[in-house]
Amino acid sequence: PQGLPASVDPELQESLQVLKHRITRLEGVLTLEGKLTEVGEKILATSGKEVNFETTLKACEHAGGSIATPRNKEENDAILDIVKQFNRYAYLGIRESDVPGEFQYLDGKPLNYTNWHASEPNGKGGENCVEMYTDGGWNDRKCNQYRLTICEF
Ligand code: 291
Ligand code: CA
Repeated sequence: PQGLPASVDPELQESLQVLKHRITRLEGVLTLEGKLTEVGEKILATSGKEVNFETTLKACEHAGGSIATPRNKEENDAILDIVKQFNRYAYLGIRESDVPGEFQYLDGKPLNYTNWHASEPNGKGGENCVEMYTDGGWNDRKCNQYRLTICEF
């Protein structure tokens, strides 16, 4: 029932070519609009909408992805590209842990890359979420602000 490999079926081969070409063009259109960025194996995308942290989580999950989470400088720069295009801060997939002042990924694992803005995190009054500024620096911030939705896939 598995059938023969695609390589022996010229018609399937042709269909794949057409699909790949189509996808490449769609990626081009979305990239031009600043809505999509590829970084390594990740695809970053924005809805262009500003919502609070919980709504960002839900929107990304609904789309089959998760909130953008920079794991290294390259990914931070890619998220920053979108933040700059829209000139809006964005929440990241990082939250304060049960230990005040300690931040972690949403799965509870410790951060292995950080890009805190000068004198952040300063944890002034329940700043449990993290936003990216338009210079790429991170600020701990309350989770109820309206921030640009950026998801990763
Ligand atoms: C200051 C810094 C940040 C802090 C932020 C919020 C603003 O940045 O102290 O670390 O997260 O204020 O407290 O929230 C309100 N309600 O003003 C502001 C930007 C320059
Ligand atoms: Ca702060």
